[in-house]
Amino acid sequence: MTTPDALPALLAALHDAVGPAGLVTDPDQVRSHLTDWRGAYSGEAAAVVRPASTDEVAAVVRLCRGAGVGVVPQGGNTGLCGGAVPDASGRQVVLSLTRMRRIRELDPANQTITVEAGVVLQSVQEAAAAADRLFPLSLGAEGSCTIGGNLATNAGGTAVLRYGTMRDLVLGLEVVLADGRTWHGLRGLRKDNTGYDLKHLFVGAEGTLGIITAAVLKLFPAVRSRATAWVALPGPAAAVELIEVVRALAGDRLTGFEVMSRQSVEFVLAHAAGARDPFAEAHPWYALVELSDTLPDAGLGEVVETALGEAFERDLALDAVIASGSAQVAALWALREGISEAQNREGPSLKHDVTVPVSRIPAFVEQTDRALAAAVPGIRVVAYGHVGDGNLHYNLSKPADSDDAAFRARADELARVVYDSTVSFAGSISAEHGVGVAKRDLLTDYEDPLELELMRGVKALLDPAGLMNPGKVLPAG
Ligand code: FAD
Ligand code: S2G
Ligand code: ZN
Repeated sequence: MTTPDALPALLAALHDAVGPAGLVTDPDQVRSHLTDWRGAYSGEAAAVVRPASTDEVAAVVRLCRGAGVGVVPQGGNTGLCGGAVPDASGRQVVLSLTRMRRIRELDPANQTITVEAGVVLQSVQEAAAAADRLFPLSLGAEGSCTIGGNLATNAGGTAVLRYGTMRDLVLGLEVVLADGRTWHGLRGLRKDNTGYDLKHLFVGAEGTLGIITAAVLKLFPAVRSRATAWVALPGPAAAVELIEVVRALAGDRLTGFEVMSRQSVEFVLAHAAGARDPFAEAHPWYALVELSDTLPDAGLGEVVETALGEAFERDLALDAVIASGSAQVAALWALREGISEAQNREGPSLKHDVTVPVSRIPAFVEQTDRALAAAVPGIRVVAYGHVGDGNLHYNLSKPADSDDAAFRARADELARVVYDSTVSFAGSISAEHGVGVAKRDLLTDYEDPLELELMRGVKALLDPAGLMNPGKVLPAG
């Protein structure tokens, strides 16, 4: 436990460890590290440090361990579960990885890239493209989120159905452990069966087991042709059938399949400058379908046309447009990627990031929408997401012209409506955003007790003092 006088000594030692450039003191800059992207979670920190190297990260961890002070690792601070901000005690140190931005190696023949944790996702995508390769992780926050945060949250995004989540894209890790030692696990091997696969303990652990300082990531052959379509649908059941139609024709060239409800699109049309509806009339649901191939002229447009032909024949599609060039592709993706920001502008939203088996999505949507409307007449459900992998974002906005506070006061009750429905379809209450603090206490009700017991055992082994991102992921108990 931190004694009150331990902090001044710790701050002095931290200053020596990371130098003036590594200690954030400007009040505005400090504040930006203490509140999450949505402004939903905030805390106080004893210090905010930005170490420039793995050795400096290790030094900070050792000093905090010596003072009994918790360490909160932070990347781009775009997480949506409150995992990257400190608690209100003022006795935690925020350790930002954002100065560790080196791309250490790119090995085209081995199809790997070795990057430090603070490298922004978009920079890795660009470095891969410059080497005529693809790093496929893609999500709305890619201009700010970091590879360390992507690994710690096992990020998903829009290409999971073809390339998997971050867990599927990593080959090796460098991690500073809770005792300050550094695990040098930066192996770029696709086969390495020498005991337990330790890296996977840290992927998705949200900084509660150690601090990821670098990673070896998989690269893929560059995409040279793409076909993108926006399709109006009568409902989620048509979306699920459309996936099958497209997949039967395109196989693993289907690299993106996003759905969104009309409410989602209406918020984007209302709040995103320049956004326009591709169709003259409103439709209940939409799908954004994308095929891609490494061949330059793979005839993907024809494949999409064939799929849409069948979709119209079977009354799965109400209208459709195939993007005619990169500007239209970008506009369609902006419609999709703009949902989160647009809903933020509309007002407070209650976010639920869930997965159910793809085949159960129509029944899940029907049941959940009905239960939510019964609980809050006029509630506006922004349902959208990566339906190709069963992941829907069920983000709730209050009824128009109703009271913010009254709506927020029902957050727990409405979360249980969504999560009870999710688990009734054998789903998960956290698909890709993780647990943080947002869902920590819900794990007691929604996680298998044996799984929680095993997780606690791993935590006790790797972080016996409980100083790695304290209070995140695992409920007390
Ligand atoms: P942070 O928010 O800084 O941290 C996230 C968690 O990881 C925290 O618990 C933190 O303590 C821990 N952490 C950070 N760095 C390290 C490290 N080096 N070592 C150990 N622990 C660390 N997520 C998706 O999965 N799919 C999406 O489609 C998606 N879309 C988004 C769209 C928008 C507009 C926004 C704002 C967010 C979206 N997110 C999405 C959520 C978020 O971008 C991801 O969770 C992302 O991986 C977080 O990266 P970050 O660097 O911002 O991490
Ligand atoms: C997405 C973003 C976060 C949200 O857009 O795919 O993961 O739920 C989400 O607003
Ligand atoms: Zn998402």
